[in-house]
Amino acid sequence: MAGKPCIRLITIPMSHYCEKARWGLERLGIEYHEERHLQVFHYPRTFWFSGGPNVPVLIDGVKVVHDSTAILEYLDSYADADRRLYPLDSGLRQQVSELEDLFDEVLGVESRRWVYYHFRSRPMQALRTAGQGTPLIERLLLPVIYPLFVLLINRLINPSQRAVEEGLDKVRALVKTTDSLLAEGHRYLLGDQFTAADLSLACMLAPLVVPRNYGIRLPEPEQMPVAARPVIDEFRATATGAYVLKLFATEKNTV
Ligand SMILES: N[C@@H](CCC(=O)N[C@@H](CS)C(=O)NCC(=O)O)C(=O)O
Repeated sequence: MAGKPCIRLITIPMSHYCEKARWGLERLGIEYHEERHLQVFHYPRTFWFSGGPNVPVLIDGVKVVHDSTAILEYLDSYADADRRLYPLDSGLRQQVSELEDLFDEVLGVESRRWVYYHFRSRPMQALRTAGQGTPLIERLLLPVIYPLFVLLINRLINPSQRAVEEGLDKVRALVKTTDSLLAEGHRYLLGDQFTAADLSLACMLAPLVVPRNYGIRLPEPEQMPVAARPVIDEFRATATGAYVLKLFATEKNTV
């Protein structure tokens, strides 16, 4: 599959679920075309290809794969043994899948809620980050549909102060677990192999530690809203935060 130029990935470029799929593709050295859209404008494309609202969607000829985990699993079937993200050993694979689901469904949901909460009052800065590589027409039209966009985000993500605070507590508890796993002293979360669990942890925590080397340019911590900075400092100071920054620095683009 490597070198097939026809693979397309439909994304909302800032989405950490999309980062997960991009990282998987890049790790295998697969050439692909990323079709980037702003939130809401992605609907016609995702509904057309996958029948649902979510990105990422991968299109490989007539094959359509949606959901970041399903995409990594699909890509893994083409990976050489040393690049596999899912171990062949069934017990280990089970552990990888359980962690990956936890990161996607708890950490990813809460880190996204936190981002939307802090950028609600900064639509222009949010647009500069979220709009990278998206069609000009979408960036011009976003201010026009902004009220609809806010309504939708409130319904889908609920970025209320209370939900954000409760969410951060869930993330703190989860990070304690990953800190303990890392304290076992292996190179990666579950041993000597970089797996989908590491990749998912890195992407889902990314909004809270703002790494360099993300698939789009993220704001530097000092460009983040003042109220957001202590949380970034807090998570960067954990063993898990430092580990995620290291993965972005050393495991991306290492084909
Ligand atoms: N479990 C899915 C989650 C994907 C997801 O939530 N994508 C968001 C972007 S961060 C999305 O497409 N949201 C659009 C919507 O819900 O309307 C995955 O891993 O791919």
